[in-house]
Amino acid sequence: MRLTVAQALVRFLGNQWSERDGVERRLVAGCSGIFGHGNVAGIGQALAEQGAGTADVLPYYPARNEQAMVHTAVGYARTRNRLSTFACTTSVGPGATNLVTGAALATINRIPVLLLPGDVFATRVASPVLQELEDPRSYDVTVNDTLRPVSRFFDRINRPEQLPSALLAAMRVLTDPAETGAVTLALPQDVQAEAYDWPEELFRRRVWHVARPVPEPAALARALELLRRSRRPLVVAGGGVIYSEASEQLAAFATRHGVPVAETQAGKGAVPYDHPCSVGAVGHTGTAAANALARDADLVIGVGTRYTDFTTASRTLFGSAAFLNVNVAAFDAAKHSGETLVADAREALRALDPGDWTADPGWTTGAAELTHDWQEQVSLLTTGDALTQPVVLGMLNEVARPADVVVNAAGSMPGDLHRLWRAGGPGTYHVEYGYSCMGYEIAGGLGVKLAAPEREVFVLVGDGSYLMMAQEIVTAVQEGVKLVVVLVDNHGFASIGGLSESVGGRRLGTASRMRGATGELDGAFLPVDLAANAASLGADVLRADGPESLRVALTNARESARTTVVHVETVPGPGPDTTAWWDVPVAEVSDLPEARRARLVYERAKRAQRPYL
Ligand SMILES: Cc1ncc(C[n+]2csc(CCOP(=O)(O)OP(=O)(O)O)c2C)c(N)n1
Ligand SMILES: [Mg+2]
Repeated sequence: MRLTVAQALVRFLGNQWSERDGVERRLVAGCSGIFGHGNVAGIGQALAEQGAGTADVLPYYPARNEQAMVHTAVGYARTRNRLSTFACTTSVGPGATNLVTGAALATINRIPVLLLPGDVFATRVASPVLQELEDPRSYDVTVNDTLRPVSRFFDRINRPEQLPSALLAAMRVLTDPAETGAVTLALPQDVQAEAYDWPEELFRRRVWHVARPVPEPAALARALELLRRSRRPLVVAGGGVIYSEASEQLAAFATRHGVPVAETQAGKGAVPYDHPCSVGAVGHTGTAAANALARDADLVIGVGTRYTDFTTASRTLFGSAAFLNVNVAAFDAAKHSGETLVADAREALRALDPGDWTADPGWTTGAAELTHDWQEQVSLLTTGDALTQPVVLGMLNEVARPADVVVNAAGSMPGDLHRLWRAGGPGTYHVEYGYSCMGYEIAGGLGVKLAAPEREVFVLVGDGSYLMMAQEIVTAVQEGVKLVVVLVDNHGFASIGGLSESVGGRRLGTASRMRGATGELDGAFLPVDLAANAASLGADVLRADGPESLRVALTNARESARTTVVHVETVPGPGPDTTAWWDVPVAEVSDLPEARRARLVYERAKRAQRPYL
């Protein structure tokens, strides 16, 4: 079949399916793109040429920023539990390098996305071409090489013959739960348009079976042995529980054996907040209940978690516990010198049957009491007359229905959400905290809504994140994809301001203020109207200035069929206390007394850090 490389690629992608538990879905559900001279005549032409109604349809979605395209693909793929994703096509040069942040985010969060950056001419006949790097040491290096360390598979298609094997490898990595992340095929612009005689078999319908590896018997026996010796076990549920759809098995295991379940950011919602075994968020942004249990546990059963520093409180949280790590990736299972159970979370929890073993009854009831006390604190913090951030979140939690989705990524909200949000179940809590990337919120939320159009999607975004990347509101409006964007405006980087103060940094550069008479950034608030900005992008805008008007705005926004931005200014106020540390180094020497004080506090805290050997 004589086609260009780009036409062959598009035709191939339209015929790829994933399968798990007997259900087949399109592996690549669509292609986001921004066209330039590096892809318009290649992938752009191929996307335009595909006929509607044939097997090889890859719907095209425009975007406004290449980084945002990857966020949208991640939002989509995470919502589809990694069984389906998007491709992203870009031009050469800046269009391609704009992918790097998104690729890192995808790989760190272990979410499959397919990146198709254009690349400079393979023939090099007219080098240097527009936007070419020109590395004097090697003509083989292009700006796209920046995507190598953040991709789980990277290849450059310099000849048409290379395409088939690269495509097959790309699909394998996308659908391998242990290896998945960003997959990049760099496509030199001349090669994209080059014709070749392809074998018909390349375009046959292919089904990629997403594995559910079962535990090795000897490893299972060791895990059961460890479990039976434990009196005070604690499950730490990560994103793997959700991607594996193991919530029911986890709840059954926890209930049967009296094991409390704590959740990471990616794992939150693995069990609903009101499940009797749930003790909520764990780690630096954890609940007082979960963190108290983490300190006393004798066994931490990590299920599908990467154990980031937020989860382990920079390795200070889990007192003297041993680790049993259930993970589909051996790399994660091996962390903290744990006993490893390399397996799919659902299969592992099914197999992990220690008979009538239970945790100490006092441990189980104590966990429930701590959680009850914590929930009372949540109710106190999230209600009131002043629009503090916890009150805003509490109001949204009340207006949202249990199946609605909340999306967030960076700033002070992820911590508050982790502790305070009452998640209705898996897939309802979508906080990107592997990369905590400002600007993920709206673009990622768009992907969530594309993947789950039946759900209401509430995107929470801070003023800083909004300013960094709000432009996909335009795409949401264009596509008729309805989002509710709650823009929480506190005039600056509240999170980093607080952190700065705590490390002796005097909040430098964290408030949205004019340069004042003294030459410092301490003047009046910036004359910036973000609500007007959102309106100018085509969204409906509602402004809320008190708890009642916020309730009405959120309710109306939820009812509306159009993308609606609810703008709310928050006031400083009480929030949940941090009950676990986070390692942020403090200046070892300083002329500022507050920095010297902070250093002393830091050195004391650091002594609690364990190597977990
Ligand atoms: C792309 C990116 N740049 C910088 C940071 C570091 N950072 C984390 S939170 C934050 C401020 C976020 O401000 P805003 O969205 O207003 O949230 P707030 O802290 O006020 O809650 C910054 C700069 C980041 N996470 N991502
Ligand atoms: Mg802010």
